[in-house]
Amino acid sequence: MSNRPVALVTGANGEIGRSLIERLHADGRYRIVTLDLSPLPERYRPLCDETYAGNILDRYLLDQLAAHHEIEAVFHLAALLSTRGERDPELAHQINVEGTLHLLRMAQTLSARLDRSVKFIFPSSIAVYGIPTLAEKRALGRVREPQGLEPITMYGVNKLYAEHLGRYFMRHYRALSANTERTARLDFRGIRFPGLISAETVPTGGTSDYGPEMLHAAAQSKPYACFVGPEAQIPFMAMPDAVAALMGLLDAPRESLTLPSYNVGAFSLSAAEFATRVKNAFPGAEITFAPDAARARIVDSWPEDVDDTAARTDWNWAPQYGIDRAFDEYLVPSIRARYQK
Ligand code: AKB
Repeated sequence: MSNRPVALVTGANGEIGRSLIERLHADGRYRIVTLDLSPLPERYRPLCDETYAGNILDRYLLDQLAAHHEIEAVFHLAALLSTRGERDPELAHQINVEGTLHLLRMAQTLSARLDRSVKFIFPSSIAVYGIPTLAEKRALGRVREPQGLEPITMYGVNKLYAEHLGRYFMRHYRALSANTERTARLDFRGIRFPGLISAETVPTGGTSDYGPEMLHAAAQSKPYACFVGPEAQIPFMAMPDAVAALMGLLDAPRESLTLPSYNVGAFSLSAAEFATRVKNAFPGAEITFAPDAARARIVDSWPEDVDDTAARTDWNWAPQYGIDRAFDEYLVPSIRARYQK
């Protein structure tokens, strides 16, 4: 059996999970163990050492995982996104908060047992921000990590609280217990993603989904009615950059990290600009705007862009896919090829 350390990926079957598995496999440093509610598709299984189909709320299963694998890094990707979360806020809380608490407890128990800090990489989101009005959104521009933290969705509230939980476990866990000073603590590293766009998968359950949905519909010659207005603006990122950011944060020396959670940015554009780019690439695309007031309100509460100076300074974050490269070299050719097969 290989003595490479283990990276555990929860929510492995989701958008980020599938790309991350490919990247971790190509990297070669880790044996990959995955956990997701649904079984991992055949294509990804040979890339992994072990794949588990199960629920992150199942504490017994998590204990089994920790007992069988010397996990060095956890990528905790499993989550219920913002639109699904508004349809079932209690379920969102269970998965996004209680599930995260179970994973943190598992990683902390392992850190203490192995006497070294298990890295806990946690994708958070621009949904942790909540800006009351469009005028304030415009005035704020590129938001910094401590600004505007009044999320209006259950998902945003959950992500913000989970960031605090991670910080608590890393710095203050069981502060009153006698052995606290000598016990290794987990090493929490959070990253606030913009709306992500993958050429491989269409997202489900999110509110930034209008961007990727527009592109994937156009490539299939399907009409698309966009659920936000043309002026709606948030930051987006191409999936290869999201995976690169996770790996960059994983590899950053602990002593250089000054924040529990970092913004990462790539580009920002309005829904109208998104539609124009899609129409340029797919001239027959039929895109109309039919805003859904509640979903549009969520997008309006998110910042129009993020200031990621801290990530650039602390761990050399730099996106490789600006807006032109993301569309011209990654999204459009890959999505076109995908539907021509
Ligand atoms: C969502 O729309 O809920 C997510 C996010 C921005 O975190 N894509």
